[in-house]
Amino acid sequence: KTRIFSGVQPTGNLHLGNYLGAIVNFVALQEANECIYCVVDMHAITVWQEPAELTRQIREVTAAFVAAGIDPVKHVVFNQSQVSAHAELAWIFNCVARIGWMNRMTQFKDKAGKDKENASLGLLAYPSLMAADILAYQATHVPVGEDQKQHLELTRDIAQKFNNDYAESIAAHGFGDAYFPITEPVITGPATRIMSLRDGSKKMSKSDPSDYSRINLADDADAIAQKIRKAKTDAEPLPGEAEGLKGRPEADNLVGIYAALSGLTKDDVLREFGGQQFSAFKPALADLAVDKLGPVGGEMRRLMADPGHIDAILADGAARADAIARPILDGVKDIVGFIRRK
Ligand code: AQP
Repeated sequence: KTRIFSGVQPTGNLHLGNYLGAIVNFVALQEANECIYCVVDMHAITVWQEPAELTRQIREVTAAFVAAGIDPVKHVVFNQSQVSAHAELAWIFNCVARIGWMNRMTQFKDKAGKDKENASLGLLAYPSLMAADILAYQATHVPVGEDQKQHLELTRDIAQKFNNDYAESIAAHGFGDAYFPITEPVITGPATRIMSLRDGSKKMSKSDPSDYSRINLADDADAIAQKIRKAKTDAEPLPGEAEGLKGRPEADNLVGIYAALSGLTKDDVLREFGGQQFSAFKPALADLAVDKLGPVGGEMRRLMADPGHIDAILADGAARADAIARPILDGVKDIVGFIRRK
């Protein structure tokens, strides 16, 4: 049985990369699948979050999910900290995973920077909590952007090691020869890696200090247009086909964004704009971006005006998530040999 799980951190500045790399795919997958979409607030605090701002950002990600078209009645939308199975399973996975596995994660190296001794222990254990998020629901497929590939491989390693270490107990408890599925990453869709508007070699990121590096979902039409106008480019006109974008990361990124937003291929876009200057292409891209993102931002603002309604969506989703995860976690406790209240 297919079950989809994915999460987004409420760390502010939800941007076009999060939207095209993840949220658009969440919406597409909900047509034919059972989906669980989580606002991962426990992941967010692996780096410092100002408390009142964190609360606001949890609501903002929820609003973005709903504004983008996720149906919180048919599917499960909730924030991670309301379902204790995530934390409970993460502890068990902390004891399955190896420190060496965590030390190899590029996201940890990037975020911890030079002063690794001073990073939170949670930042190192981040992928173990992520494995728990996914496996608490025995999810089979996880839609994510390209940057999360390594963490998903680690989720597979943890599932595999748990299945191996506890093979005898898994069988003895009547669960057959494997308890956890080996989850498949779903890295597809129109744009799995959107780059910064200021530097074509860096991914668009919430934590980039320059707001001009990204288009935020909450940006109004003027801000979107201005950021695209100021986006870094080279001096050449656009090539006639996608092949000609090689070695031109900024041009490639802008054409890629146009293609993703319009549902065309890069070759299609260049059939229309090939030979033209960025001074002609950028206003067309700005119009398209405002056209596609404007309604999402507007709906987010409308939803954010009623925090009580958003909190009710999260509470309802959390109750349904808990009902799925609880028996799965009970099985894990039995397999590990814990005694639990029955
Ligand atoms: N630039 C991107 N292009 C495509 N997909 C992206 N994602 C993130 N950036 C891009 C995808 O968005 C989903 C949610 O991301 P997240 O909030 O859980 O974590 P992140 O990858 O750490 O996001 P950011 O924006 O890059 O934040 P910071 O600056 O804190 O690192 C994920 O599926 C991710 O792949």
